Amino acid sequence: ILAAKRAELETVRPGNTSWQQLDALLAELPPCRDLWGALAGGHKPRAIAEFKRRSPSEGPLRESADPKHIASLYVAAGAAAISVLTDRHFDGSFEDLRTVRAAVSVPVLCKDFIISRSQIIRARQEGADAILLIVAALEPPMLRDLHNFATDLGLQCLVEAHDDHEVERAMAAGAKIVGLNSRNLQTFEVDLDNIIRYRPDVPREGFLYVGESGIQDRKDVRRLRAAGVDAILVGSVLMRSEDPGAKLAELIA
Ligand code: IGP
Repeated sequence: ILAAKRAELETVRPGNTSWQQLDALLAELPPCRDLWGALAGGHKPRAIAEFKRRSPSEGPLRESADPKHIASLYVAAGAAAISVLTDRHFDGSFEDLRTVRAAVSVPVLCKDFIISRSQIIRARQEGADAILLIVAALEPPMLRDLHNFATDLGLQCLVEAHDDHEVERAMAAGAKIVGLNSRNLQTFEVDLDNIIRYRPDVPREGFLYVGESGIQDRKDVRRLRAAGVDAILVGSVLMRSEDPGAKLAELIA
């Protein structure tokens, strides 16, 4: 997917945007909603509910789903934030992101494989309040640069790690919201114990720890809650459910 992303960017790469141009652009855009605030408050763990039509690991989930409808169900069920896949390998789009942003008042996370500043500008323009940065996809200086750049544009970052080394790299890059993805991106294998295993690596004060991927039921959520996980990121089980809102409500009850 990263190789495809690089090739895609080669064909559309805009010239360098100056800070002057960026300031003009930012002046036109509404301020970003506060992901940190949404995840820090309320009953723990708070949920980031994901809109995902399909995934490379699981195939079709809900291909012709209406993002406005699903996002509204999520929020009614108590979602603290919504994640929207925009990458085409997931049949995602910025149109889905815009639709969700307009339909709800909670923060919206742009879920993509971000490897360049131009993608961050695009995400901000399209209405993202926050973006995902994947430690495994970025060399440390680049991770730091993109984290700073996004922050300068008003975006908050969920920085995704898979193990203790990557958690370390996330925090060294300035991450305050650290995600632990239980899905191995090479083998697609899911191990929720990894979320629990690396919880102690992120301080409880001044940071938020998000458990990502493979969450199926209330029992999973209870275990993560007991381990001190601040928020969960959950997608497939909701998108596959007959009633995504009811399923989310059940998970976080
Ligand atoms: C959601 P799940 O297993 O509930 O659908 O997982 C989310 O964690 C997953 O979509 C995800 C992801 C990613 C997708 C986590 N990190 C990076 C694409 C890229």
